[in-house]
Amino acid sequence: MEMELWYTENQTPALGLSLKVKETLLRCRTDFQEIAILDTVQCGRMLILDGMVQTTIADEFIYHEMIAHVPLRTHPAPRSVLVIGGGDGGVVREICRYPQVEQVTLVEIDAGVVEASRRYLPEISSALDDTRLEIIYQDGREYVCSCNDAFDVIIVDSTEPVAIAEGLFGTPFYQGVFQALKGGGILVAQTESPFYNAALLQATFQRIHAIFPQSFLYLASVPTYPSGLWSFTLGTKGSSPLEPAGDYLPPELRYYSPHIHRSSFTLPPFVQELLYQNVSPEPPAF
Ligand code: AG3
Repeated sequence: MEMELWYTENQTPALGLSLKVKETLLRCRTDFQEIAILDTVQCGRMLILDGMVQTTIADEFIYHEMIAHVPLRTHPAPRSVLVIGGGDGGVVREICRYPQVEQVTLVEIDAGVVEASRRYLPEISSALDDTRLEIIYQDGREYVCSCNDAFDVIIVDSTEPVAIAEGLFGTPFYQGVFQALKGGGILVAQTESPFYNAALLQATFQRIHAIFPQSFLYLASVPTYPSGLWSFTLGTKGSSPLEPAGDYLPPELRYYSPHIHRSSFTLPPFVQELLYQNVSPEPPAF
């Protein structure tokens, strides 16, 4: 009998996601975190940061399409786009599909993530060589706080709000983002699972809501993320996202469509209630 290797992420202290592993391609520690790339039987290659699944070849398109195309097709003419985090390049790849985007800036704290993705995840990192892209290795909060009136769209593709990413979920950061956006600018941030991170989702949404004239939550199903139901918060200085405005639709998308765009803002009551009611900081009893 051949020995089986499995990787488990403990998504909560009482629930895990396990994937059977074919091969460990990389396991290393940088100044910032532990990086692993595993080849899995079910989902293909998978990027793990500090024990948390960031993306897999099988389902990365869902998250990357939804975090990028919703804001890019809400803004009437996105020309300059900033990505905070996202060193694997998946969000940049989606942004680079737009011919009208002139300038993309990726601010990633850990060069190790970019190197690992270039080497082991070419399908995801392919656009990191696009001539419109500039990569800056810096803390995202520091970077946005040094910018003024500079971007049409800012996308926050962070890890969970622990350790290095914690500052990317706080009010000072969102104030910096607001200032770094041009008039009519749009922010989207990944805001975790309504099942397992309800209190965090609420707090983050409310922080963005307090700063932007209008804010909205939308959802997508990402099978390898905790609970599978994932949220994004959009803050806008201009257009409402409820009706996609952009006239350019990149071809051959696999999750995003204009119908999905509209329907992703329709929230189940338990999520809608989360946004404005007070949730206890205790984890929900699932
Ligand atoms: N960033 C959000 C991943 C969060 C996953 N959480 C977890 N596994 N506990 C994804 C980065 C992809 N570019």
